[in-house]
Amino acid sequence: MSECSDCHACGGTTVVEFPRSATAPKAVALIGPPNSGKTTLFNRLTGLRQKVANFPGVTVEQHTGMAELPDGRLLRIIDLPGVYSLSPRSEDEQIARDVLTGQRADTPKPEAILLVLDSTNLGRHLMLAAPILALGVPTLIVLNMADDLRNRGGRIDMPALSRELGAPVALINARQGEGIEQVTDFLAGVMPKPAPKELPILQDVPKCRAWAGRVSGQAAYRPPIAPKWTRRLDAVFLHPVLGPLVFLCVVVAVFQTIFSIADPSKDAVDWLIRISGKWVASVLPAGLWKSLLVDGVWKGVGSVIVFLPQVLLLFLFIGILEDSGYLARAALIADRTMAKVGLQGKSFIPLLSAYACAVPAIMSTRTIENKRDRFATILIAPFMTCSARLPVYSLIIAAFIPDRHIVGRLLSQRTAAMLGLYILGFLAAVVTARVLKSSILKSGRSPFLLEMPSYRWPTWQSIGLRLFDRSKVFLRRAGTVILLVTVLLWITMNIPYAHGKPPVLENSLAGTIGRTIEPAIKPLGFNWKVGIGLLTAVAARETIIATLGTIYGMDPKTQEDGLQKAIHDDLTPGGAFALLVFFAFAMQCISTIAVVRRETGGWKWPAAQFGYMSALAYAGAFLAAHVIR
Ligand SMILES: Nc1nc2c(ncn2[C@@H]2O[C@H](COP(=O)(O)OP(=O)(O)OP(=O)(O)O)[C@@H](O)[C@H]2O)c(=O)[nH]1
Ligand SMILES: [Mg+2]
Repeated sequence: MSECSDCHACGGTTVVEFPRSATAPKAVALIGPPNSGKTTLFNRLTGLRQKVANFPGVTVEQHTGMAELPDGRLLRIIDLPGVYSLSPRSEDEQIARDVLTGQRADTPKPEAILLVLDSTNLGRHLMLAAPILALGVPTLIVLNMADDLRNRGGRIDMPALSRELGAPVALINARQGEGIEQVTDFLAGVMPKPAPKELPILQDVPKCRAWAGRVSGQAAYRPPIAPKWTRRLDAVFLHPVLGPLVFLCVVVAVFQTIFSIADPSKDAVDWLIRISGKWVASVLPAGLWKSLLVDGVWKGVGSVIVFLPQVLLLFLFIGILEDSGYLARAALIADRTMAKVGLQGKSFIPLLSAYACAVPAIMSTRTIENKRDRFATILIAPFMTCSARLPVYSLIIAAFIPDRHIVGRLLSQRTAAMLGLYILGFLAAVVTARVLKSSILKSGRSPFLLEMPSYRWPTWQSIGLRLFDRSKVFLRRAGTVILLVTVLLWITMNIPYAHGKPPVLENSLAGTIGRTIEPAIKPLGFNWKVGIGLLTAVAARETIIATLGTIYGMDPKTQEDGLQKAIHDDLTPGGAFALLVFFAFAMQCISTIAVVRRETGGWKWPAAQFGYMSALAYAGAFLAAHVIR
């Protein structure tokens, strides 16, 4: 057993009076083991909405928010990544420790600490109290999940615990707000404090554990029993054969639902956009402004917005997986499979979250202790099919593949095609990981340790808030990046404007640019319109839809038939297939490039990654265009 460097200075707590005559807001840090409910408490105190989910390692950087005390004083609350000890092994733990010890220039040193522990798992969590109390900063020990403790038959003598630790303690339920006034009392400096206690100096892990065991024993701690259905669910989800099968079924069900339920809602949104577009067209006087608004903005941005229900449905499923506690189980069964490509189960959670978006996924690799594993995960994450690819796939598939069932109502041809594309991205990631892990990023196998969270029913409120936030993100993208690109596109489509008339599309500036790059993309089966789409998709993948929506929308021939039909008529099946493959492999996302640069500390890795993914996209699309003609 290695030496526990955190426990070396447990010299007792000094109870410092929390300053009352504050001019600048005082900083208070939230620290504790992963998944103990720090962010839930942070959100409650500050009224903010940082991400909360039911698996360890959700928060990977510090977040600051303001909390107002009943007397009107303001406090700066700092939410931190979860830690098991104060000797950091991963990037996120390092950040937590640096903030706590005042070593980060961007965050003030905390003058008080809220140590958040899971009251249902005190045997392990209490070990962190020793090194934290040894810091000598006024600390409130917050035992969270009071509801779980109570409901599952656990018990603890709070006054005894407080005496044993020589620090104030509070039992709360951060989710519902029960007992939260004890936290504000502490922050306001009105909470009674126990006599300071001389804590023993602990040298190593077994001693820390023994100390935590003794303290919880003195506090008559009775841990709650895991409900019977937790064990039953685990027997299925963690089963070597059933586990992966369940996971596969979950994935297929998600996509089948996305296709079957989202279609009518997509049509409904489409109908709304068409009607409102017609109305706008009828009230505006004919002219350039009308053309910009109706043909440019309405058609372009509108053709992206119709995919909102589908994207939300995907996020609904991801939210349920994350909040229920299933995700950590899936990571555990994935560990064996991940080992085959040289990665570990810890990489699974970032990779799975990359199905939503690669940017937070790449940030969440901070929880991976092994640096080479972490870099390999960063490099393959953009191959996972992010939600921005979903509308592109959905549109092209719907334009070219008939809506026929393969396995009764369970699997349709379109779902199979969609799944195929997800698998294609996944395979590219797996092969790349294998190559990286057996060459430049070779490392020994790291042990996979992940605490299994309790199963919880996702709450309507938490899922509702997630979807609301996602809609905001989606619409903001549509209203900023995509809107800007559509306006620029419309302008370039109207240059040169002569004799009060726009040019023929092919001769416009946009058309000229498209036709200039056409020779380079012709071998992939793409015409100049798709070429313009590919250029604009560098800003954001789904922009290609807005671009094609605007280009085809300006063409009187295809104006009435809608985008799907226009694409069907204009592209060959080979070209369509090539376009899908291109989107599966290409790194068309500026934010991803920026975050890879930040996380790897330079341009070397993102440049190599961009080059590799672009080459793969071109080669893959070339092959695809020649397989299907
Ligand atoms: N039953 C119950 N669940 C809670 C309570 N507080 C938080 N949770 C749930 O516990 C899970 C973890 O909450 P978070 O706030 O994300 O935990 P965290 O400590 O910030 O986790 P990391 O950022 O991963 O370190 C979520 O599913 C919350 O809804 C509580 O008092 N009772
Ligand atoms: Mg958190």
